[in-house]
Amino acid sequence: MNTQNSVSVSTEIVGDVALVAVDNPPVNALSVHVRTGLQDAIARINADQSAKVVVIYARGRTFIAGADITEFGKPPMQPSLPDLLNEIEQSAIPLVCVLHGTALGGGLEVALACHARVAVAGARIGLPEVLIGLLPGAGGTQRVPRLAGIAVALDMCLSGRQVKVAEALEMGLVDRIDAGDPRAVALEAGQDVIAGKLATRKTCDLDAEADDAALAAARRMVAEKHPNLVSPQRCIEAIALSTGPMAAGMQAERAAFMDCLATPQRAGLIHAFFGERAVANVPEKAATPREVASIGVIGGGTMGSGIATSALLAGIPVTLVEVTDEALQRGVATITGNLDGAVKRGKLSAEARDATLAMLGAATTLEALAGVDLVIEAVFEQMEVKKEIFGKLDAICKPGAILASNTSYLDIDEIAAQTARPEDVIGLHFFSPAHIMRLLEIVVGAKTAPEVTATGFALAKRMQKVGVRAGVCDGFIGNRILAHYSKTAAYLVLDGASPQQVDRALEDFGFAMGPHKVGDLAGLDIGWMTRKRKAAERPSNERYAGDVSDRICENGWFGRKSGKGFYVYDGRDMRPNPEVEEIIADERRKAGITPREFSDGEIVDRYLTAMIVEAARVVEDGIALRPLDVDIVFLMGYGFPRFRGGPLHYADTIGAAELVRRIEDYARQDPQYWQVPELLREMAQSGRSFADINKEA
Ligand code: 3H9
Repeated sequence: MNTQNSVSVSTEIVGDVALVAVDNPPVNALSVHVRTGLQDAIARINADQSAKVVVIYARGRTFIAGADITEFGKPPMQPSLPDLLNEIEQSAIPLVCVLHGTALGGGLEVALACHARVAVAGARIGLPEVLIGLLPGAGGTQRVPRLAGIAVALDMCLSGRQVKVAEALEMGLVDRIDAGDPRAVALEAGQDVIAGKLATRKTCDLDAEADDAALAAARRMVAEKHPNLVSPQRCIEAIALSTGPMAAGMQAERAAFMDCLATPQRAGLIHAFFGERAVANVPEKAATPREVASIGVIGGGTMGSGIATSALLAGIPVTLVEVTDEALQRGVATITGNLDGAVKRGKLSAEARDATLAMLGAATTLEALAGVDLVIEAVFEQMEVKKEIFGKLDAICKPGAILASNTSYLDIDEIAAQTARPEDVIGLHFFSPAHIMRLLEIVVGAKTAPEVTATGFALAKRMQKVGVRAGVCDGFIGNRILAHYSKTAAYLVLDGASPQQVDRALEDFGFAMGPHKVGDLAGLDIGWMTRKRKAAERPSNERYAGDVSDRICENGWFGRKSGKGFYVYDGRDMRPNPEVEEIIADERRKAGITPREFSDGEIVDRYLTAMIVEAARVVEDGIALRPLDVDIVFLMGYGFPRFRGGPLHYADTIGAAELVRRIEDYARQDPQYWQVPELLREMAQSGRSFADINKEA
């Protein structure tokens, strides 16, 4: 007998077993119709006693991957998940849950409320709510401690990590692991319950053991690593209550969940979650990507080696080309070191490392690239050098091969014009270290063919990266915006703030590192070279931002690599460089500046406003498809705090009218630098937000 309980839940009675199937593609999220369907199924089976056991399983690629995130921020719809799960737990007929794929968040909480759990081999479980600014809100903080202890609950809830079934079995979160199709596993599990071969019990009847040491360690970790985040703290508080009565713990968990749901952090993190997926929505989406069975990488420096490592890790054979044997050997050694690092981090087995390295070829002539499907040039940033290489590649590479440049700011169209096949030329801008950073700017030239762009996105996916489409301009999305707002940091220092205060204020805002620490880490010589390159085109009325940094570089202090920069480095220690203080004082004197005090708030406001100004222009000029593309570039490539959702999501929390007011206020001091972008002015007038523009796109 089959019953359809809702559009996405159906019941099938097989002998004495009721099989309740959830079918809500793509990931079986717990949308309102799934909740009503489950509620109806459990109530009916209990009412008509049509079975002796109920087994919940899911169709498709995964068990329930959690609550339906698209429902958050909208008016609540009944039944709520915690209420439904209490009903499930109280079912008089025993309930079993079969997990396959990824049983996450609310999905795992459904399983925890059932009376036994069977995992299909290969499944993973997790409570990733913290990654979207929440905590488990349907009993996870109360039932995991009862089944597996407080330490396990803290680990799972605070890391959000996915746990493999073998570990889950050890933890006590699943009762056994079976192989096979979820429906077959479900039927067998149901029959085993009836035969007394699979025990059932209610989680709420168990007690959680106190573990003050684990709670204290978790509080310390959160205070140190996530001082800005609300949900991890609330999560610990809820877990701490699991040793008391279940109802009180559930109530506290619910209150904490609702509080977190209302935070801007939740909105920022969910914007980031959907944004990472939405960036793949590009005009070239329908084009068929070309096959990439082999890649050539030109340049064995840090960038080229990182790109080669990334391709190899994606299972794509690579030919690395360098000019001399010596440079080639250095590149191969860097790649080997990168792979060894992956082995150390547990990402790769020693055997897999050897097999991966076996896919690496090396050559000192470009002719070795005649047969590859895609070439990525990663030599130093000089237009003439790149032009020469692309001219040669055009003659050497087979028809249909894609010719890509990893340039971080140069004109892709000018490079493409060196070839007779500009439609095959594209920018693939990786971020350093390229085998670790997940961002890839895919720079589409005027003549780039749609299938070449589609190939860029397909490659990003294979490399487990997030591709963001960018148009051609100096610096594309990320570096163009960076070039603009980094001047603000310099102006703040010239006008009275110290580099340390600027760094601290922005770190308190949530950046992993302040701009002066980042500069020291990346190498101050990079900015120095860029300033020299752009000196000729700098408008005569522009306030120069490089005085202090130029003087630092003239001393040969390039940051960490030379032991000195804005800071002095001594092993793991770093302290402000006193000589830089003198340089700053000197430059202020020369410019006739009387230093003034800045509050941390003003530093953050000026820095972020400058970032938003150029980001708005990048959207206005069509360099980024949508505001969300800018956000993802900054979250994934520039250390922007994820919980703030990216510069343009953050801009919406300030509002266009206030931003225009601020810019006009700052412009009184420097009208050349502080100019209101047309887009922002129009938004201030019309009341449109960047979120609206995302929706319209
Ligand atoms: C929660 O459960 C709260 C509870 O404790 C309490 C409640 C009271 N909802 O990632 P993919 C979409 S909080 C809605 O590309 P994959 C996704 O946007 C939730 N939609 O596939 C995409 O749409 P599109 C806790 C969702 O195979 C499509 O599904 N759970 C949801 O690479 C495919 O996704 C989580 O945080 C959702 N929950 O990865 C899990 N999840 O095709 C979040 C996905 O239009 N999800 N979509 O772009 C994931 O981590 C991954 O999606 C998953 C699959 C690992 C499941």
